Amino acid sequence: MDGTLVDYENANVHIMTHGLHYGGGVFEGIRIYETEKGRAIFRLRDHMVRLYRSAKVLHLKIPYPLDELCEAAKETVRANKDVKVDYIRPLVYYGTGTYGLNPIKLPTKVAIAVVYMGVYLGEEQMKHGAKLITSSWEKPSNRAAALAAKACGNYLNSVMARLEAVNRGADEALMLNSEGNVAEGTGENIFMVRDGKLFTTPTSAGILEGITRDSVMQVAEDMGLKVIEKDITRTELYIADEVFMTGTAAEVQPIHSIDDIVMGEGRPGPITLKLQKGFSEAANGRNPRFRHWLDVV
Ligand code: PPE
Repeated sequence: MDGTLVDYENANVHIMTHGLHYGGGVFEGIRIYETEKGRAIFRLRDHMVRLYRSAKVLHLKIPYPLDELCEAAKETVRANKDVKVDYIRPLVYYGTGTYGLNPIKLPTKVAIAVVYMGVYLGEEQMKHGAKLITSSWEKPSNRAAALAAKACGNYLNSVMARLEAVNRGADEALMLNSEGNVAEGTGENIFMVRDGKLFTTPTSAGILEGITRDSVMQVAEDMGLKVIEKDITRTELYIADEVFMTGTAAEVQPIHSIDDIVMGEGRPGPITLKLQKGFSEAANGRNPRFRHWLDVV
């Protein structure tokens, strides 16, 4: 936290922190994978670049150069060498000093937490596919929110949608944008397979530009499968052969049903499984073509 290693129990913030009251902050989620060379961080620099870009949108000035923050992430993982951890959560937020919305005089606080995330939507869901419902909460438009920034405050919409999904017995929510088209999940991007073709929603649909989305696109292209970015309607998803979600926490997550409509054969489809395997090989350092994505700590 702000340059020093702090025990988990003591990693606390002041109650008058701006980020806590108004969501004035930005964050990242980064996976740690076991490779034959030891623990490695997946696409560390890409995540940190996105963090700086998110911060820029909120006028948050990160008081460290990018390389130093990358090194700090590695050092925090090293400090947890005897702990079961798989996920890094960098968090940059407006601290304390003045009260009220205006953050202009507030100091920038920087923290990097290392935790255990496990299988995001659950082991069973990973094996058999997750249940989605379409959220009654619409995803804010690009007019209403800085969607390309991974800003803390943006996530209340996701939290409401996730609560709705879980309260209705589903695993995750599908977010539609203000046009009524598919945007993404509450913490994942979305892909579908129809007639052997792979599609995902375009960044103009109001999604976070997912790094896993990009990784899966590269893995797919490496397998000779081109990914088509296009607007996707809710109905198109219902009749897709396969649907899966991607995210740092979620990895490649097959979808079993949406609004009680079962996808394809009702089990993770062949292209989903192939991409899941391809992604996992890249993440675990078993594909030399993607080894540059890994930073051994
Ligand atoms: N969309 C949203 C809204 C999102 O939050 C994420 C990541 C993604 C897409 C996928 O982006 P990427 O991780 O770069 O592939 N969600 C993070 C937070 C999840 C959480 O519960 O917290 C994550 O996966 O780390």
